[in-house]
Amino acid sequence: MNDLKLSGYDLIGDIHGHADALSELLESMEYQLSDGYYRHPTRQVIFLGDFIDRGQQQVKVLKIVMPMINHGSALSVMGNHEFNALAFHTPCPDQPDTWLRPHTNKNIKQHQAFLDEFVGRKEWPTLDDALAFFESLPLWLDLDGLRVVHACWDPRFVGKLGPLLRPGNKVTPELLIAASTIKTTEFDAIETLLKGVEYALPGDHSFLDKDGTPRTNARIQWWKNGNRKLGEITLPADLLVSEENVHAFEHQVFEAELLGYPSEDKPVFLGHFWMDNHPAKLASNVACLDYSVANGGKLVAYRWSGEQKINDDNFHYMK
Ligand SMILES: [Mn+2]
Repeated sequence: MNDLKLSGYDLIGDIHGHADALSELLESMEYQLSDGYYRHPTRQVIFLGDFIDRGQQQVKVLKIVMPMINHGSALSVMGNHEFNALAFHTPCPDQPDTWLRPHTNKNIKQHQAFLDEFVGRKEWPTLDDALAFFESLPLWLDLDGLRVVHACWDPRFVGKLGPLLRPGNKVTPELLIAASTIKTTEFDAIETLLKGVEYALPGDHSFLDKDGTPRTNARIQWWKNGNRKLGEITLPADLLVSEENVHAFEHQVFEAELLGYPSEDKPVFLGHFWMDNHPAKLASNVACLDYSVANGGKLVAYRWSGEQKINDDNFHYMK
Protein backbone atom coordinates (compact mmCIF):
# COMPACT_ATOMS: atom_id res chain seq x y z
CA MET A 1 0.00 0.00 0.00
CA ASN A 2 3.11 2.23 -0.09
CA ASP A 3 2.26 3.47 -3.57
CA LEU A 4 -1.11 4.75 -2.34
CA LYS A 5 -1.70 8.33 -3.43
CA LEU A 6 -3.87 9.51 -0.59
CA SER A 7 -6.48 12.15 -1.25
CA GLY A 8 -7.80 12.00 2.31
CA TYR A 9 -9.07 10.03 5.26
CA ASP A 10 -12.51 8.63 6.04
CA LEU A 11 -12.92 8.70 9.81
CA ILE A 12 -15.42 6.22 11.24
CA GLY A 13 -17.00 6.39 14.71
CA ASP A 14 -17.64 3.72 17.37
CA ILE A 15 -18.84 0.43 15.83
CA HIS A 16 -19.57 -1.69 18.95
CA GLY A 17 -20.12 -4.99 17.16
CA HIS A 18 -22.28 -3.71 14.30
CA ALA A 19 -20.50 -5.28 11.32
CA ASP A 20 -23.32 -5.02 8.80
CA ALA A 21 -23.57 -1.26 9.37
CA LEU A 22 -19.79 -1.06 8.88
CA SER A 23 -19.67 -2.94 5.56
CA GLU A 24 -22.65 -0.97 4.30
CA LEU A 25 -20.95 2.30 5.23
CA LEU A 26 -17.63 1.28 3.63
CA GLU A 27 -19.36 0.22 0.41
CA SER A 28 -21.29 3.49 0.30
CA MET A 29 -17.92 5.30 0.35
CA GLU A 30 -16.72 3.10 -2.54
CA TYR A 31 -14.40 0.86 -0.58
CA GLN A 32 -14.22 -2.48 -2.38
CA LEU A 33 -13.68 -5.90 -0.91
CA SER A 34 -10.81 -7.59 -2.72
CA ASP A 35 -8.16 -10.08 -1.51
CA GLY A 36 -10.12 -10.31 1.74
CA TYR A 37 -10.12 -6.66 2.80
CA TYR A 38 -11.84 -3.39 2.00
CA ARG A 39 -9.78 -0.79 0.20
CA HIS A 40 -10.14 2.45 -1.69
CA PRO A 41 -7.82 3.54 -4.53
CA THR A 42 -7.07 6.95 -3.01
CA ARG A 43 -8.40 7.07 0.55
CA GLN A 44 -7.68 5.49 3.93
CA VAL A 45 -10.02 4.84 6.85
CA ILE A 46 -9.23 5.98 10.39
CA PHE A 47 -11.26 4.17 13.03
CA LEU A 48 -11.94 5.98 16.29
CA GLY A 49 -11.93 2.84 18.50
CA ASP A 50 -14.67 0.96 20.40
CA PHE A 51 -14.99 -1.92 17.94
CA ILE A 52 -16.32 -4.26 20.61
CA ASP A 53 -18.92 -4.77 23.39
CA ARG A 54 -22.68 -4.32 23.10
CA GLY A 55 -23.41 -5.57 19.51
CA GLN A 56 -23.75 -9.17 18.33
CA GLN A 57 -21.21 -9.13 15.46
CA GLN A 58 -17.92 -8.47 17.20
CA VAL A 59 -15.98 -11.28 15.50
CA LYS A 60 -17.33 -10.06 12.18
CA VAL A 61 -16.24 -6.48 12.93
CA LEU A 62 -12.68 -7.60 13.72
CA LYS A 63 -12.64 -9.72 10.54
CA ILE A 64 -13.29 -6.51 8.57
CA VAL A 65 -11.11 -4.13 10.55
CA MET A 66 -7.96 -6.18 11.29
CA PRO A 67 -7.13 -7.00 7.64
CA MET A 68 -7.75 -3.38 6.63
CA ILE A 69 -5.21 -2.21 9.19
CA ASN A 70 -2.74 -5.02 8.35
CA HIS A 71 -2.83 -4.10 4.67
CA GLY A 72 -2.59 -0.35 5.26
CA SER A 73 -6.06 0.56 4.05
CA ALA A 74 -6.97 1.77 7.56
CA LEU A 75 -5.49 3.25 10.72
CA SER A 76 -7.13 3.27 14.14
CA VAL A 77 -6.88 4.56 17.68
CA MET A 78 -7.79 2.61 20.82
CA GLY A 79 -11.18 3.08 22.49
CA ASN A 80 -11.91 2.69 26.19
CA HIS A 81 -13.59 -0.66 25.43
CA GLU A 82 -10.38 -2.07 23.92
CA PHE A 83 -8.38 -0.72 26.87
CA ASN A 84 -10.88 -2.26 29.30
CA ALA A 85 -10.72 -5.59 27.46
CA LEU A 86 -6.92 -5.69 27.78
CA ALA A 87 -7.18 -4.96 31.51
CA PHE A 88 -10.04 -7.47 31.95
CA HIS A 89 -7.96 -10.28 30.42
CA THR A 90 -4.64 -9.42 32.10
CA PRO A 91 -3.90 -11.00 35.51
CA CYS A 92 -2.69 -8.75 38.34
CA PRO A 93 0.99 -9.41 38.90
CA ASP A 94 1.62 -11.46 42.07
CA GLN A 95 -2.08 -11.74 42.91
CA PRO A 96 -3.50 -15.08 41.79
CA ASP A 97 -7.02 -15.10 40.31
CA THR A 98 -7.35 -11.34 40.17
CA TRP A 99 -7.35 -9.15 37.09
CA LEU A 100 -6.32 -5.59 36.26
CA ARG A 101 -9.98 -4.89 35.53
CA PRO A 102 -11.82 -6.74 38.32
CA HIS A 103 -14.31 -9.41 37.22
CA THR A 104 -17.22 -7.78 39.05
CA ASN A 105 -20.77 -8.45 37.90
CA LYS A 106 -20.92 -4.96 36.40
CA ASN A 107 -17.68 -5.37 34.45
CA ILE A 108 -18.64 -8.86 33.25
CA LYS A 109 -22.05 -7.64 32.14
CA GLN A 110 -20.52 -4.79 30.15
CA HIS A 111 -18.18 -7.26 28.41
CA GLN A 112 -20.57 -10.24 28.14
CA ALA A 113 -21.35 -10.07 24.42
CA PHE A 114 -17.61 -10.08 23.66
CA LEU A 115 -17.00 -12.99 26.05
CA ASP A 116 -19.85 -14.96 24.43
CA GLU A 117 -18.21 -14.63 21.02
CA PHE A 118 -14.53 -14.97 21.90
CA VAL A 119 -14.02 -17.23 24.93
CA GLY A 120 -13.05 -20.69 23.66
CA ARG A 121 -13.05 -19.56 20.03
CA LYS A 122 -10.62 -21.68 17.98
CA GLU A 123 -10.67 -19.96 14.59
CA TRP A 124 -9.05 -16.63 13.66
CA PRO A 125 -9.52 -14.21 15.27
CA THR A 126 -9.20 -16.02 18.59
CA LEU A 127 -9.36 -14.21 21.94
CA ASP A 128 -5.55 -13.92 21.87
CA ASP A 129 -5.63 -12.55 18.31
CA ALA A 130 -8.18 -9.95 19.39
CA LEU A 131 -6.16 -8.91 22.45
CA ALA A 132 -2.91 -8.67 20.44
CA PHE A 133 -4.77 -6.47 17.98
CA PHE A 134 -6.10 -4.18 20.75
CA GLU A 135 -2.59 -3.90 22.18
CA SER A 136 -1.32 -2.75 18.78
CA LEU A 137 -3.68 0.26 18.65
CA PRO A 138 -2.19 3.71 19.30
CA LEU A 139 -3.74 5.88 22.01
CA TRP A 140 -3.83 8.82 19.60
CA LEU A 141 -2.76 9.87 16.11
CA ASP A 142 -1.21 13.27 15.46
CA LEU A 143 -0.95 13.34 11.67
CA ASP A 144 -0.28 15.94 9.01
CA GLY A 145 -3.32 18.19 9.24
CA LEU A 146 -5.45 16.31 11.77
CA ARG A 147 -5.59 14.67 15.20
CA VAL A 148 -7.51 11.60 16.28
CA VAL A 149 -8.25 10.39 19.81
CA HIS A 150 -11.14 8.41 21.27
CA ALA A 151 -12.48 11.02 23.72
CA CYS A 152 -10.25 13.99 24.57
CA TRP A 153 -7.20 15.71 23.13
CA ASP A 154 -5.31 16.79 26.23
CA PRO A 155 -1.81 17.99 25.30
CA ARG A 156 -0.62 17.70 28.91
CA PHE A 157 -1.39 13.97 29.08
CA VAL A 158 -0.21 13.39 25.52
CA GLY A 159 3.12 14.90 26.63
CA LYS A 160 3.32 12.90 29.86
CA LEU A 161 2.33 9.55 28.35
CA GLY A 162 4.39 9.83 25.17
CA PRO A 163 7.72 8.74 26.74
CA LEU A 164 6.02 5.79 28.53
CA LEU A 165 4.66 4.26 25.33
CA ARG A 166 6.05 1.99 22.65
CA PRO A 167 6.82 3.67 19.30
CA GLY A 168 3.59 4.72 17.61
CA ASN A 169 1.94 5.68 20.94
CA LYS A 170 1.15 2.07 21.88
CA VAL A 171 0.60 0.77 25.42
CA THR A 172 3.14 -1.37 27.26
CA PRO A 173 2.39 -4.06 29.89
CA GLU A 174 3.77 -1.67 32.55
CA LEU A 175 1.47 1.12 31.42
CA LEU A 176 -1.52 -1.21 31.51
CA ILE A 177 -0.73 -2.01 35.15
CA ALA A 178 -0.09 1.62 36.18
CA ALA A 179 -3.21 2.84 34.38
CA SER A 180 -5.34 0.26 36.20
CA THR A 181 -4.30 1.73 39.56
CA ILE A 182 -6.31 4.78 40.61
CA LYS A 183 -4.56 8.03 41.47
CA THR A 184 -1.59 7.39 39.17
CA THR A 185 -0.80 9.84 36.37
CA GLU A 186 -1.22 6.96 33.93
CA PHE A 187 -4.73 6.27 35.27
CA ASP A 188 -5.74 9.92 34.93
CA ALA A 189 -4.22 10.11 31.46
CA ILE A 190 -6.08 7.07 30.14
CA GLU A 191 -9.33 8.21 31.79
CA THR A 192 -9.03 11.60 30.10
CA LEU A 193 -7.85 10.56 26.64
CA LEU A 194 -10.24 7.59 26.33
CA LYS A 195 -13.25 8.75 28.39
CA GLY A 196 -13.17 12.55 28.62
CA VAL A 197 -13.19 15.21 31.31
CA GLU A 198 -15.43 15.49 34.38
CA TYR A 199 -16.24 18.56 36.47
CA ALA A 200 -17.30 18.42 40.14
CA LEU A 201 -20.77 19.93 40.62
CA PRO A 202 -20.82 22.85 43.08
CA GLY A 203 -22.16 22.39 46.63
CA ASP A 204 -24.06 19.16 47.21
CA HIS A 205 -25.66 19.03 43.77
CA SER A 206 -26.04 15.68 42.05
CA PHE A 207 -27.94 14.10 39.17
CA LEU A 208 -29.10 10.55 38.50
CA ASP A 209 -27.25 8.62 35.78
CA LYS A 210 -29.03 6.22 33.45
CA ASP A 211 -28.79 3.43 36.04
CA GLY A 212 -30.39 5.70 38.67
CA THR A 213 -27.13 6.18 40.58
CA PRO A 214 -26.56 9.70 42.01
CA ARG A 215 -23.49 11.38 40.48
CA THR A 216 -21.64 14.46 41.72
CA ASN A 217 -19.37 14.87 38.67
CA ALA A 218 -20.60 15.89 35.24
CA ARG A 219 -18.90 15.00 31.97
CA ILE A 220 -18.21 18.24 30.12
CA GLN A 221 -17.64 19.49 26.60
CA TRP A 222 -13.89 19.82 27.16
CA TRP A 223 -13.31 21.55 23.81
CA LYS A 224 -15.27 24.70 24.79
CA ASN A 225 -13.25 27.89 25.04
CA GLY A 226 -14.03 30.97 27.15
CA ASN A 227 -15.96 31.47 30.40
CA ARG A 228 -19.12 29.35 30.51
CA LYS A 229 -22.11 28.43 32.63
CA LEU A 230 -21.69 24.82 33.76
CA GLY A 231 -25.18 23.95 32.48
CA GLU A 232 -24.17 25.01 28.96
CA ILE A 233 -21.19 22.66 28.72
CA THR A 234 -22.34 19.37 30.24
CA LEU A 235 -22.61 16.09 28.33
CA PRO A 236 -25.36 15.32 27.69
CA ALA A 237 -26.40 18.93 27.16
CA ASP A 238 -29.64 18.63 29.18
CA LEU A 239 -27.99 17.11 32.27
CA LEU A 240 -28.70 20.00 34.66
CA VAL A 241 -31.96 21.37 33.32
CA SER A 242 -34.10 20.16 36.25
CA GLU A 243 -35.55 22.62 38.80
CA GLU A 244 -33.34 21.41 41.68
CA ASN A 245 -30.15 21.93 39.65
CA VAL A 246 -30.72 25.58 38.68
CA HIS A 247 -27.84 26.68 40.88
CA ALA A 248 -25.48 24.10 39.37
CA PHE A 249 -26.64 25.03 35.87
CA GLU A 250 -25.81 28.71 36.50
CA HIS A 251 -22.42 27.90 38.11
CA GLN A 252 -19.70 29.98 36.44
CA VAL A 253 -16.85 27.95 34.95
CA PHE A 254 -13.86 30.10 34.10
CA GLU A 255 -11.79 29.55 31.00
CA ALA A 256 -8.73 28.67 33.09
CA GLU A 257 -10.62 25.66 34.52
CA LEU A 258 -11.45 24.35 31.06
CA LEU A 259 -9.10 22.44 28.80
CA GLY A 260 -10.51 24.04 25.64
CA TYR A 261 -9.26 23.54 22.10
CA PRO A 262 -7.68 26.44 20.17
CA SER A 263 -9.64 27.28 17.04
CA GLU A 264 -6.43 27.58 15.00
CA ASP A 265 -5.22 24.05 15.88
CA LYS A 266 -5.50 21.05 13.57
CA PRO A 267 -9.01 19.58 13.47
CA VAL A 268 -9.52 16.82 16.06
CA PHE A 269 -11.84 13.84 15.56
CA LEU A 270 -13.43 11.98 18.49
CA GLY A 271 -15.76 9.07 19.14
CA HIS A 272 -17.18 8.00 22.50
CA PHE A 273 -19.85 10.57 23.32
CA TRP A 274 -23.13 8.96 22.15
CA MET A 275 -24.44 11.84 20.12
CA ASP A 276 -28.10 11.48 19.23
CA ASN A 277 -28.80 14.51 17.08
CA HIS A 278 -28.04 15.36 13.46
CA PRO A 279 -24.33 14.78 12.66
CA ALA A 280 -22.54 18.13 12.77
CA LYS A 281 -19.33 19.67 14.09
CA LEU A 282 -18.99 20.57 17.77
CA ALA A 283 -16.65 23.49 17.07
CA SER A 284 -15.04 24.79 13.88
CA ASN A 285 -12.24 22.22 14.30
CA VAL A 286 -13.79 19.53 16.57
CA ALA A 287 -16.06 16.66 15.47
CA CYS A 288 -17.44 13.61 17.26
CA LEU A 289 -18.46 10.66 15.05
CA ASP A 290 -20.16 8.46 17.65
CA TYR A 291 -23.86 8.60 16.80
CA SER A 292 -24.89 5.61 18.92
CA VAL A 293 -25.19 2.80 16.37
CA ALA A 294 -25.29 0.43 19.36
CA ASN A 295 -28.36 2.21 20.69
CA GLY A 296 -30.55 2.46 17.61
CA GLY A 297 -28.58 5.36 16.10
CA LYS A 298 -26.30 5.33 13.08
CA LEU A 299 -22.71 4.66 12.15
CA VAL A 300 -21.18 7.94 10.99
CA ALA A 301 -18.09 8.82 8.98
CA TYR A 302 -16.41 12.10 8.13
CA ARG A 303 -14.73 12.36 4.73
CA TRP A 304 -11.68 14.56 5.34
CA SER A 305 -9.61 15.97 2.50
CA GLY A 306 -7.24 18.39 4.19
CA GLU A 307 -9.56 21.08 5.54
CA GLN A 308 -8.73 22.82 8.85
CA LYS A 309 -12.35 23.85 9.34
CA ILE A 310 -14.80 21.00 9.57
CA ASN A 311 -17.52 21.12 6.93
CA ASP A 312 -20.87 19.64 7.97
CA ASP A 313 -21.44 18.54 4.36
CA ASN A 314 -18.61 16.00 4.76
CA PHE A 315 -20.36 13.90 7.41
CA HIS A 316 -21.42 10.67 5.72
CA TYR A 317 -23.93 8.03 6.87
CA MET A 318 -26.75 5.83 5.59
CA LYS A 319 -29.95 7.86 5.42
MN1 LIG B 1 -16.01 4.89 24.17
